[in-house]
Amino acid sequence: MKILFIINMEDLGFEEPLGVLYLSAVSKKNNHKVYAVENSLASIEEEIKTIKPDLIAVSVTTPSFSYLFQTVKKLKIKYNIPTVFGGPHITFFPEVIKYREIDYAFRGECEEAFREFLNLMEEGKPVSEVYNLVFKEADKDIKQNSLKPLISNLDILPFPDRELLANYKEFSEADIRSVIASRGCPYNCSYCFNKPYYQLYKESSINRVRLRSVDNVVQECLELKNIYKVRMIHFFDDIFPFQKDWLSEFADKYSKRVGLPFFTNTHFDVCAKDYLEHLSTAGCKTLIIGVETGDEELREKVLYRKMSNKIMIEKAKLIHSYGIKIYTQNLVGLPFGSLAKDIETLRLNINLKTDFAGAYLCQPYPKTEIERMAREAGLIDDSYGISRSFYYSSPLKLVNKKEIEKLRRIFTIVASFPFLFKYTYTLLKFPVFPIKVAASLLHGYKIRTVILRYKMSLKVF
Ligand code: B12
Ligand code: SF4
Repeated sequence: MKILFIINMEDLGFEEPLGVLYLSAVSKKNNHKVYAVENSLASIEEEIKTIKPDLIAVSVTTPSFSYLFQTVKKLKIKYNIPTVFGGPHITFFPEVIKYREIDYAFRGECEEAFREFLNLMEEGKPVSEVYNLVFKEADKDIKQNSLKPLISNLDILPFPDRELLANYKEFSEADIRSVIASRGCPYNCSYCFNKPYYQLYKESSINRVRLRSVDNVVQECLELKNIYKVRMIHFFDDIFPFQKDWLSEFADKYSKRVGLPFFTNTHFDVCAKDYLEHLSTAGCKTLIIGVETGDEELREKVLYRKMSNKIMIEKAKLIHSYGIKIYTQNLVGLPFGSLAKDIETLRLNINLKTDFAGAYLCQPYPKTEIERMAREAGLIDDSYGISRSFYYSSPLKLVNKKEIEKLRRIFTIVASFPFLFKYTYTLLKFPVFPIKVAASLLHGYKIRTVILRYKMSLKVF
């Protein structure tokens, strides 16, 4: 089979779409041909003419569904090639199969199901019993197959297919690449897809967090270093593994055999001495950590993240004592929050001495707990579709909404220059344009100095 993946490169920045790269690797291992093209009608049509794909594949999140679907609609009218959709949006909204332009949809983790699907299609056999598949039967009834249990041994998977994006310089020439050492997260934050995801899988009893073996992870990193000349690794795990034996083996083998600096995501909860010591030995330069709000009650009751500000401050101090920088992630415009509470979040970031404070407008994605709470309280403005990213606007009915949206823009600036904190309300009266310019410049500078911590030439910097 010849499969053409449409990818919205703009959404990705420098992050590789690992889900698609895993699917591509599995498909190629089964002798299928896989191609990728950016989401531009002209480029897609050119590829269709040269490749003549048997299948058009699309990976969608909730915010990206609508514009990728628009592209597929146009293609369907003109070429009528079978289409298949997958990714987090389909996992939670399989009902999109009702659209005429979507022939097949897949829920959940799909390496094995997709492989089976492609093999059956190629052999001209029926695909109707394939796990995870959602499709329209001849009588137009929708059939939703059950989910294949999550893969327990992740080492059976081939490494992500880095060749898929070889024609796209932003990826093929990137100094940093993403790797996932584990799948899953033990927490249940109300705004995240993890809790509903594991509810879907509740019948297949498996550990929520699945670790690849250290050797398998190290081998992938070595390939990145030796073949792709990568200078830094981004471990895109939900929470970087904190299991003691795994971590000490990783610190030893990764530092000796790979030795590349890396940054990763974690939770303050797991930041104990042992964990940080191993991370620092391994070469961790920066930890990305959710602070989310400075209000303890909101944090516990609305976000389902119980921890005091005092403990966060102690943990941040501990992290810094190992020479690791902190990139905090914060949510402003929370349901049941307020401008004053969001300003307290800014104050907490200053007290944490965070190296880079990022702030996002809370987007209560449908099917998450926070969306349910906000909806029940009548806080969702239904005239507002789910916007494409959580940077610019909020679908919540908020008091002082304009000021909160502006606070998001000045957040990094004020957290970087704490003397500005007492002028926060004055800054909120400034016009948007100069703030936007200053915030973009500072953002770029912070990304270079706090996150991309490998030795780079002045030109690259
Ligand atoms: C890396 C990442 C990013 C990267 C790269 C995104 C990408 N496309 O890979 C970046 C930084 C760009 C990003 C951006 C955003 N992200 Co993000 N991101 C992730 C993260 C942490 C890991 C993704 C990953 O690689 N997973 C591992 C791979 C193996 O799994 P996968 O991608 O889900 O793919 C598997 C299945 O979904 C399925 N599948 C996927 N695609 C397809 C396609 C077909 C045809 C088939 C058959 C199957 C299939 O098979 C794959 C293999 O098993 C996830 C959380 C998570 N744990 O997954 C959030 C996550 C995907 N992101 C999310 C969100 C909300 C965002 C943003 C809105 C945030 C923002 N700043 O604006 C943007 C949206 C960008 C956009 N417009 O789509 C949500 C999506 C929720 C939802 N309802 O859609 C998630 C789930 C986080 C969460 N916990 O809630 N993200
Ligand atoms: S810690 Fe992060 S990945 Fe885990 S449930 Fe919370 S938001 Fe999701």
